[in-house]
Amino acid sequence: MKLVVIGLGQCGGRIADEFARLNRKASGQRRIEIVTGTFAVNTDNADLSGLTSIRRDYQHRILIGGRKTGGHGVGKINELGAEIAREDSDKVIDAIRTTKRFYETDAFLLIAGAAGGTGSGAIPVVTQHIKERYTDKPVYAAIVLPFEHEEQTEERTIYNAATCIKSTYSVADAIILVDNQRYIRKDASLRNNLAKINALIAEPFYNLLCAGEEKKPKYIGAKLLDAGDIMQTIVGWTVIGYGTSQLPLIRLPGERTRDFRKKGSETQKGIQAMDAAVSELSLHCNPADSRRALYLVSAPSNEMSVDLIKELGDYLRGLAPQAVIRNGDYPRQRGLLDVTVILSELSDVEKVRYYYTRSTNLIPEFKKRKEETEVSLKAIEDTSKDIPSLL
Ligand SMILES: Nc1nc2c(ncn2[C@@H]2O[C@H](COP(=O)(O)OP(=O)(O)OP(=O)(O)O)[C@@H](O)[C@H]2O)c(=O)[nH]1
Ligand SMILES: [Mg+2]
Repeated sequence: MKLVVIGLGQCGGRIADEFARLNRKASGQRRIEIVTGTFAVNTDNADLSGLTSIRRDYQHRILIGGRKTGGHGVGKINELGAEIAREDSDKVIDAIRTTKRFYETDAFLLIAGAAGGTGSGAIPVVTQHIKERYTDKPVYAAIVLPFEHEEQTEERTIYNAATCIKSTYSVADAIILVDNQRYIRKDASLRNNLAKINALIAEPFYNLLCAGEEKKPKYIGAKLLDAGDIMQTIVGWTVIGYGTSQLPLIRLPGERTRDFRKKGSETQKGIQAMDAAVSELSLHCNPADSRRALYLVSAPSNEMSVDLIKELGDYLRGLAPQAVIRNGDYPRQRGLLDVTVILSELSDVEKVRYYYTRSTNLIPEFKKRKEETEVSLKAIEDTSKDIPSLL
């Protein structure tokens, strides 16, 4: 599957930069292309300069709202991010048109952090414009949810997340939810290592996008997972997970099938990887709420059997009984078995409900605070009424 990737704001731009690296890896190691164009859009010049892999010209690193913000961002006011995106979205559309072999692109992936200003405000607006302009390609939005400590210290974070998610959901074909907090559960030092988190966010997409682009017969599995399978799966609220199992690097020819115990261990490795993928989903959710799902197993061809694929299918079926499940196997890589899982068309997402409820309660609170501020400012002014002015 080939994507056009557009990152908005600092968070989105950096993750898009990660996709540019994935594409370089795919073309270097596998001679295939998975991203036809990568763009970063921001109101902040410094953020755009900090990227490393996205092409440096103004049509790939797109500064919007330069006149309004002086190139310094919108400081978490996502209404301003949205307004600027409305004024400057033509710049993004013009840039997309420069993509070489754009006609080969299967879908758009837009990425932004929900809690900031630029990306949070711009992602629904740009999604809407792209949908109107390119009616035949799906537009997916990957939205990064804030860390817990950000939610606790700044209420605007919750409000931005709620308005961003609600608006984007109404225009995108799917929203891939990515919770920053999930990535520091096991390793708190990651909080200060956004680059590492970004690599973990992009990682599951590598084999997923590569599988359908393989041309060499020996890398094409019994069931090829292609762009059609992915597009049929990704709808509405969506999460993605990725898990791995180490394999011995050297196996004797024919070793796998000769011994039933080996076969048992092969299945065990597969289940272990799938279990890791489901426990490490990009956002905590209940798999039973998904109506569409997909899994891709990637391992050296002598480590994969029809039985393994079937066992994994049964396992996922147990977790998501109501989902239409698509699957594929990708006989590539050495010493590693990995499983990518997508759970989509989720009928309920607790975290989204949480943002909506908290924000609804915050709106009257914000209004009350504004009124109180006005009253106390008025009181100061009143006490100054007998003091002469110098103006
Ligand atoms: N995973 C990840 N999250 C990030 C990164 N940069 C920022 N964030 C998160 O994104 C949110 C802030 O959004 P930003 O992208 O920094 O904001 P922006 O879109 O640039 O908007 P303004 O700076 O307000 O104009 C916070 O929740 C951060 O934790 C990143 O590189 N990776
Ligand atoms: Mg910024």
